[in-house]
Amino acid sequence: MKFDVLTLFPKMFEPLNESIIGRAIEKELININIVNIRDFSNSKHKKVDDTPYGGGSGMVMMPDVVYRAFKSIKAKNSKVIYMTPQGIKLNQKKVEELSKQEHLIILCGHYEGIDQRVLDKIVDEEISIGDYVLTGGEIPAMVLIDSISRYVKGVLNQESIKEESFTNGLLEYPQYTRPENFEGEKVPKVLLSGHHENIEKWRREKSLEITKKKRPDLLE
Ligand code: 4GX
Repeated sequence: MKFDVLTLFPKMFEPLNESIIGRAIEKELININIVNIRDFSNSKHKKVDDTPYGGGSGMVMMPDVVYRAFKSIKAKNSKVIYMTPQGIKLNQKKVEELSKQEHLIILCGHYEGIDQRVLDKIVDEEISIGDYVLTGGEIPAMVLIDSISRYVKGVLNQESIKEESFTNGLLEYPQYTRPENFEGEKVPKVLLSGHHENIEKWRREKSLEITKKKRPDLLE
């Protein structure tokens, strides 16, 4: 899976080099190419934004600069995603669907957004990570990359994919590790029993109980 990210703030993506995603990059299971939109400015001072026509506060990213950045990376099989609160709300089903693409180009807006003309020209899909407003599309882009990468073969051990929240429509059961007694609180007995059938049954019941209590909407 290949991700190209178009952004004015490439350093914001450094955290992806850590942990599971970092390992997936090292193993070349995923490829993340961060493109600095500013490199495609033709002006002497590397200008990338300007004041909005019609007036108003803030700055708007210029269409020609974004378009040149896009043209430098577009391929036949690429799908362009724009991160915006106006987009379709991301959920696990959407993540799984996007994981079937070979090449995603993720466009990150900053300031007051991007000139509508270049969005109309290049964007295939708008995605939101939730109903709240952030300062830019960079964190949403990382959320998208992280959630999609988990579906790429070899990034996770395949068992954790099957067991996790949402895949079976339920929330996860609680986990315990050593010590057996923590500040007087014991580990549920069944987990120490070695009886795999009973353990599975207990976990299923806990999943259901927790989902009913915390996210009843998932059961509807
Ligand atoms: N899920 N943002 C985009 C730039 C912007 C400003 C104004 C259009 C108009 C977000 C989210 C999100 C903040 C990303 C504003 N674009 N993106 N950015 N929630 O809040 O995806």
